[in-house]
This record gives sequence, C-alpha cells and structure tokens, in this order.
Amino acid sequence: MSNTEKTFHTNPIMKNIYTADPAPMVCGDTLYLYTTHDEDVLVNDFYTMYDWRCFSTKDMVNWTDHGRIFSLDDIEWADDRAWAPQCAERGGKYFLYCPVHKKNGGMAIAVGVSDSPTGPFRDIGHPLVDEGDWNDIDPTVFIDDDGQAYLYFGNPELRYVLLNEDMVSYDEKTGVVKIPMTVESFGNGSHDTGTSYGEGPWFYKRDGLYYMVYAAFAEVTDKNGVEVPRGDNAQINEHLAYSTSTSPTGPWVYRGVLMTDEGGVFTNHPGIAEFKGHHYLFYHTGELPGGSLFHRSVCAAEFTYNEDGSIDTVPKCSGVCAV
Ligand code: FUB
Repeated sequence: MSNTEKTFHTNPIMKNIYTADPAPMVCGDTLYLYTTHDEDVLVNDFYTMYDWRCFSTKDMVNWTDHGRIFSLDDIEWADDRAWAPQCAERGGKYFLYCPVHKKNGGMAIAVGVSDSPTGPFRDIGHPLVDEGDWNDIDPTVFIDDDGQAYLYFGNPELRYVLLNEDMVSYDEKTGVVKIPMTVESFGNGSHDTGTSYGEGPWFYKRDGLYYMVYAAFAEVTDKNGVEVPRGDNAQINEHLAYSTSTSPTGPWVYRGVLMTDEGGVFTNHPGIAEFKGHHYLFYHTGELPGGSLFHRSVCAAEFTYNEDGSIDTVPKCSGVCAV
C-alpha cells in the first residue's frame, strides 16, 4: 500500500457493494458505520433492500467489513424495505432501529438487540413504532445527559417518542409527538408539509445545542421564478438541511442548507459523528460505477463548526484523511 493510500481514503467508502443511509456510531477508539444495502438487481424498478450492513474503522482509512448484521429474514413480521437504520449503545447492549415494511402493509420501526456492535441482532418480535401510516421511517436515536432517550423519525412529518430505559419500548402516556411542521422550523420547501423537511433526520447535541439534520426538498420554481405547486418531488433531488433547538423537543429553528443537491441522486441521507477530534458528515450519492437513485454509495466529508455552532455548507468531496 502506498503512503497516499494509507493517509487518504477516497469516496465512496465501500466500493464493492452499493450502500446507502449511513449511520455512524463511535465506541471508544472505533467508528462503526451502519448502512442499508441496495441490491444490484432491482425488483419492480424500485428500492430493493433486504439487509443492513456494518463497517468499522479506527482511522477513517482502513475499514473492516462486518457483513450482513441484521436482515428481513430476522424479522418475522416484516417482508420488504430494509431502510435507513441507526444504532445506539446502552448498558453494554446495542440497539439497531430499522424501518421495514410489514407483512400486513405499511411501514413500522423494528428494533434489533445485540451484545456486540457488529451483531448478530435479534428482533424484539414486534414493531416498536407502528402508527398504521407510512410516516414511520428513518429513526434517529439520541440519549441525553439526563438519561432520557429520544427516537425521532418520519416522512413527511417529524415525530418523536420518549424511549424507556429498556430502549425497546416508549412512554405510552406521552405517545407519539408530532413536531409542528412550520417554515420557521424547517425552512421553505416543496415537501408535503409545505416545508423543506423531507426525511432521514439525524438528532444529536453539541455544546448544549440540539441539532436536527435531515434530507430536504427545495422550493421548486419555473423558469420565470414562479413557485410550482408541490406534490411532484421527483423533479428535484434531496439536499441536506439543518435546524437547531435549545431543547430536545424543540421548538426547532431552521439554520440552512448543509449539503446542496449538486452531484447527488434523488435521495440523500445524513449521519454525523465526532471521531478522534474530527467532525464527519456521512452522506450518499450515486457515484460508484452503475450508480443510480436505486444504486447508491456512502461517502464521508470532514467539516468544522463555526464558533456560534452554525455549520457552513459542506461540499461533496473526494475523500477524507486518516486520523
Ligand atoms: O433508502 C431507503 C430510503 O430512501 C431511506 O429510508 C430514506 O432516508 C431514503 O434514503
């Protein structure tokens, strides 16, 4: 291996399979990266996704492939759409939150539990969140300093539940809370709520400020600059945007575009991590050979925070240096 290869890893991170929906988790000196997996051969010319993958690194350059760590075969009540996951550790156990399509219709959020970050994960046997609509996708989990764990999720609405300490059930009394989808919170955009918020939320806290990063749909205008009625989002690709709040439950304040849609495919999906003193935005594009909206690949970009906690737009990039 040449010196250049040792110190720089070119995007996309995984070059042998199509991966999407990156979800990093840092444990000690290791960064684990959970992803979805776009199959090479499509069924019905749509997302064809059956399992979740895990990769790990200690330096952002050398990656270990842990293979398939959870799959639809492990979830008796699910039959399709192994979509965007996130993993969290609590009390030495690892919890992998995964959207899936139920055998009896609709999307819901499953949880796999393991003693190891690299699995195997065992399904808890039933959906964690199942509202009976299609909004229950793209879970993001964060445990606050006071021990309260939050699970946000949703497309087109952002919702959350308060996870109980067991991480596999939630406070039924509070139930599923719907965040007010306002332009002040999520910016002007063309998604169904009339804001830019689309899907793929990523929730975390830094220096006392809560961040919600998400895939977003810009306002669509015609060649004369006139707004085109929303409803047909297929004409634009998702960009990434973010909002912040001084409380874990909002109100959220829209802060701007984190990554433009330039060089992307229809979806994008953020995952943020601080690792060995560096900040990384994981995202996906269609840049592997054969890439498309259904054949995506996960990339990483290093970024910095401004002193006031804001983040400048992060360009899609060619790779990252070793740490
Ligand atoms: O990968 C399947 C779906 O597409 C994810 O759940 C969304 O975030 C979007 O990336």
